[in-house]
Amino acid sequence: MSKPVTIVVGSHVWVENAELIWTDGEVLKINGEEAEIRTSDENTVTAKVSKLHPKDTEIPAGGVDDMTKLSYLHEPGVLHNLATRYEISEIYTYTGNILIAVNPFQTLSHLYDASMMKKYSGVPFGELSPHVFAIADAAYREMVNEGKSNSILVSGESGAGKTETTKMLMRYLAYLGGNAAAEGRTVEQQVLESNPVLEAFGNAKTVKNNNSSRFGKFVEIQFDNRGRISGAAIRTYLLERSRVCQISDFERNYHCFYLLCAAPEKEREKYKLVDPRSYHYLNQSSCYELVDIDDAQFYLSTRRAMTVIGISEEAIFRVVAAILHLGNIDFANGEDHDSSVIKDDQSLFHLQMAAELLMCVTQALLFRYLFFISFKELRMWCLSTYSYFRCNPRALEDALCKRVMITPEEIIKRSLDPLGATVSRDGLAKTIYSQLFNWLVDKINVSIGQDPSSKCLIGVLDIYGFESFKTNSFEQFCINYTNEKLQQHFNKHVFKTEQEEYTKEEIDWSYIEFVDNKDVLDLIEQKKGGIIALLDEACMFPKSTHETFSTKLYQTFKNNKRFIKPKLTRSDFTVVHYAGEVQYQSDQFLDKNKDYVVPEHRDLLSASKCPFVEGLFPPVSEEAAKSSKFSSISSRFRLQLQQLMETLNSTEPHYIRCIKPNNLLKPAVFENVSVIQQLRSGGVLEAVRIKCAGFPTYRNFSEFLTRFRILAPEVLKIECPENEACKKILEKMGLKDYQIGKTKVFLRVGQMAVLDAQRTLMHGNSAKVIQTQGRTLV
Ligand code: AD9
Ligand code: MG
Repeated sequence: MSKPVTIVVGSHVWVENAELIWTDGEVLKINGEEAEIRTSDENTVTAKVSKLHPKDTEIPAGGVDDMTKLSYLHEPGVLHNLATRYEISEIYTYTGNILIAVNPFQTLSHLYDASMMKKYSGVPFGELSPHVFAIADAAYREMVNEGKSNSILVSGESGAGKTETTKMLMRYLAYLGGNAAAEGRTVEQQVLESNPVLEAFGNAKTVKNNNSSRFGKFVEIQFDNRGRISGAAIRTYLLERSRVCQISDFERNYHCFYLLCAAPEKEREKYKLVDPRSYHYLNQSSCYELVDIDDAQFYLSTRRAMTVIGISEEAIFRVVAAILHLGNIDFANGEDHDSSVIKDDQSLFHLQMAAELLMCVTQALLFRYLFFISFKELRMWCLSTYSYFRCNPRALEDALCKRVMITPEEIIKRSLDPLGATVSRDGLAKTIYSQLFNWLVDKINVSIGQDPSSKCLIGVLDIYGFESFKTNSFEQFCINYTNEKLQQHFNKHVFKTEQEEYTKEEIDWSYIEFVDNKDVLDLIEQKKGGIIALLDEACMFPKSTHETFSTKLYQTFKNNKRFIKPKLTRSDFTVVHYAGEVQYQSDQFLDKNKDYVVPEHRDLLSASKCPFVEGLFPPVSEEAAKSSKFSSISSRFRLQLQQLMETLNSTEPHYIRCIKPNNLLKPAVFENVSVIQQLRSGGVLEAVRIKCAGFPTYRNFSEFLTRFRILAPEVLKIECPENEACKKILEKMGLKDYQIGKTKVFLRVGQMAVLDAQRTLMHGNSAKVIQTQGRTLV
């Protein structure tokens, strides 16, 4: 497949560099396989000729707005072009019809104001500078003109700008399809205003992003046949549950906890809330405030946004407050060592508060009280507060510290030790929070309303990018699985677009092949014997441990080239993802995969006197309880992804790849190492690879002739059509395998380099030409 690449003395090249990844320079000497290069930072280095990449010397100072305009489509070329543009605050660049967006980490309001919206509206794609509005406009026009649903997939690592980009897209779509004349709140206003509510409950400060979305989101905007927004639906994916109870330093829990602690005093008093530093779920990290955000204001704006979208339930904040109180309940050893009791008065207070806010009662307990308490106790009981009558801290305490075991003979109440009770407490907090979040999403969907008669939609996907950390657990596994799915979709799309370009130009593309990532997907999701299936199987066997699960993986996949058993570990496993290898620690996989509400918790909450809390936990029938004893998060997620892919497959996709230029979250800093990794994992280089499998470089005839007429002046002396002239030049240079389309010359990888090297020689350089065995340029 690969063609010879020609590097000559005098060639401008990119050479590998440990710090910058790539440095540019000029070839001074060539000695066999070795070249001596003078770099632009005034060093002389030697490198293997085969490791050099030719540099395009003809790109304008500010870079090119579309990577496909680069003469050499390779890693250093792509990286350099992005860096050059970023330097002059050009944050958007196309690669064909994919938009690359580099986070500016500064407000560029002129880029998104009303005049910009007007400017982009209705203008054919590619005519104006690259922009998110151009992508949204293309999606909208395609939908209106061709009656076809479209989708915009925004991806990138944490902090790369996905959510901000999504907001711009939504604003622009609301501008194009808005119902300006409508009375009251329009659908688009409701969609836009649902965002701050979702962010208050689903976003948190992390070390990577001060406003990190801890869930994936697909917003489906429905349009009527006049192109007006007529409904919308929001689907969310995998909220990070563990954050509710566990946070690392420099991070925060979900925003809603802090903003509630900063609510007006009257409200806080209602929930008996004080400073966030007092709560275990918040004080595991020393970070409480957000730069430039006032939580008190944040509270008011969130409440306003909730009212706008029709959420008036005060009970939401009661539940949020109850979770904070719940986290402060500590346990001590009970009379015997295997049992636990509430540790002290402080904990007792929080138990009381949590029970009161959640309005926990137990009929059985009331009954017992009435029959067995002494008169004195009865009097005490009657004198206690009204709220005490409504709630029962004992019911909550029991649900936290005891488990009921039903055997055919009897019902046994077993006590948990303090550690078990703490795990139970955290489990309850996570369950309540995730149910609350799901409820909010449902409520938003009901408020906005769906349009069942809508035939066309534009879906916007804002979902977590590929993750690879020092330790990777079940969450990373699911996230990377998502990215494999999206990558497969992306590859197919890029391949298809390339083919369309070739078809348009009537050139032969039948021999273009590319390897996709189906094998990794099979490894993960195959119904019979994939990793998820084996995980579910392990979860159903009471005796399984993470070690038995890993052993099973090692046995099953010992010959799978996408699976590695890492040395020196007994339970880790490595998956060779399209974006690189990721080593997963399996120790919490089984627990995290079990989607299971402890029956005692469900019973407690579904008996709540608060209709809102009760509604969060509809009681399950005995039959259902038995059958749903094990429900798997990963299998449910696989199903959700499958549905998402079905939706996406029925739409015309558009891609936006967000890039985080530095980890300092600062403007004007472009770190090559980090960007290159994102280009790889975000699929941008994969798109380049697919392009390289075909004809990565194309030039229209006149451009080609201007650049290369020097190679065959005699040819051009004779009158002939442009396509003939181009062909003659290529033939003279001994190139084969190129294609002449209707308006363009299509070149294979490396052919541009051959032509450029010849041009360098023709410019009077008598250096020797080294033919090296070329390589695929990425
Ligand atoms: V995460 O996976 O949810 O953690 P995102 O969504 O990719 O992440 P986000 O959109 O939240 O990142 O952007 C992070 C921060 O970058 C924002 O809070 C802004 O401060 C900043 N940002 C991102 N895009 C833009 C932009 N187009 N203009 C200005 C931006 N600032
Ligand atoms: Mg986000």
